[in-house]
Amino acid sequence: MVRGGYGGDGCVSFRREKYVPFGGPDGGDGGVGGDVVVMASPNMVDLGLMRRKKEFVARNGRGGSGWRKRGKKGEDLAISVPIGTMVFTKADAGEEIPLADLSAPGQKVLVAKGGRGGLGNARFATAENQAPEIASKGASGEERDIVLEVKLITDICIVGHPNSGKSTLLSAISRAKPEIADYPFTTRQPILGVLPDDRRDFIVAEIPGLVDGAHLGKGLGNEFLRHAERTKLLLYLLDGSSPTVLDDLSTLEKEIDLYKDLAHKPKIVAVNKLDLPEVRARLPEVKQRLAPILSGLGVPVFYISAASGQAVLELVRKAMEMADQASQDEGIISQTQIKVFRPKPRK
Ligand SMILES: Nc1nc2c(ncn2[C@@H]2O[C@H](COP(=O)(O)OP(=O)(O)OP(=O)(O)O)[C@@H](O)[C@H]2O)c(=O)[nH]1
Ligand SMILES: [Mg+2]
Repeated sequence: MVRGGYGGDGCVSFRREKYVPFGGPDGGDGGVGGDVVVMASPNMVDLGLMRRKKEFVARNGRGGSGWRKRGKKGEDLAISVPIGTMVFTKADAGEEIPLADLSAPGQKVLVAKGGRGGLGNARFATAENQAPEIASKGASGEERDIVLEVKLITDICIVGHPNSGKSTLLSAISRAKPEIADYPFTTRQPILGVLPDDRRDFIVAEIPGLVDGAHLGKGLGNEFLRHAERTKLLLYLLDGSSPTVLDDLSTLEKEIDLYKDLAHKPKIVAVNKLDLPEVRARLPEVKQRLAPILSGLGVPVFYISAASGQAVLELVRKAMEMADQASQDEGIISQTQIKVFRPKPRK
């Protein structure tokens, strides 16, 4: 529930000054209540706090005072959410109406307007009543239920089996410091990292590991793939030390294909842990079997070590180039889309 602050009350006051015998009414208006806005922030990865907190109320406007002084406006309440948060309002019948898709840093949408301030008695003076003792009360702020859904907007989304080294790669290429450990499902939430470049920053995400049958709920399931829906490029990270590298790739492909709308995304493949001698020993064989499959699909493949940094730069360069190409292709479509809808004020 979000609610704007109450407007401050209007004030009843009369001028009392030396040498001005009948000073007249000078009560000021109340200040407007604060608004509640939802704002996209690059520092947010999930709705964190919002899971527990259910009510967001902006500050009330202050009452008016003498000398026709208007009360102070109530402070706005800004709710920070990740970039890629969709905001819906709940209609009375319960259906969800889209309000905004916050897709750029700092983009915001008003979700509950603060109440109007009451009028001070100065406003009520008429020829008949020159000394009104009335003022009006501040109005209550708008109140409504909103629903937030996050679908991260990223340039590159790293997907792969648990333990393949996704977090290691993310920390090698960005300033993100995800937890790294040699057990599966260390990462249980998507993690964002910023990959700085001369032209612009690239947003890279790691999502929790996928296993065979994720679409059936195995492992952590596949619902994190919704965060890949709006990425420009999928980066498949394979564990080179896995005895079943090729099967791992088909598992990933299958899970991606089974999830709505991901099959068509541009892809890049990286085989990781090349610093391990046993991985290097098997490399010729792996290369020989992977190359024909991937080149047929036009998917580039890199053999890297996220831990030592070997070939990571080359991978990243290619990934950025592909993500850029994808945004150019998409740009033509997205410019024609209207992203922010105006909420209808509600009494
Ligand atoms: N030798 C070697 N080990 C690596 C490399 N990259 C990752 N590892 C190790 O592999 C294990 C898993 O690494 P993570 O980065 O946590 O893997 P992840 O894919 O994020 O794993 P989950 O979050 O559990 O899905 C850790 O013990 C890492 O140290 C690499 O390039 N070489
Ligand atoms: Mg991880």
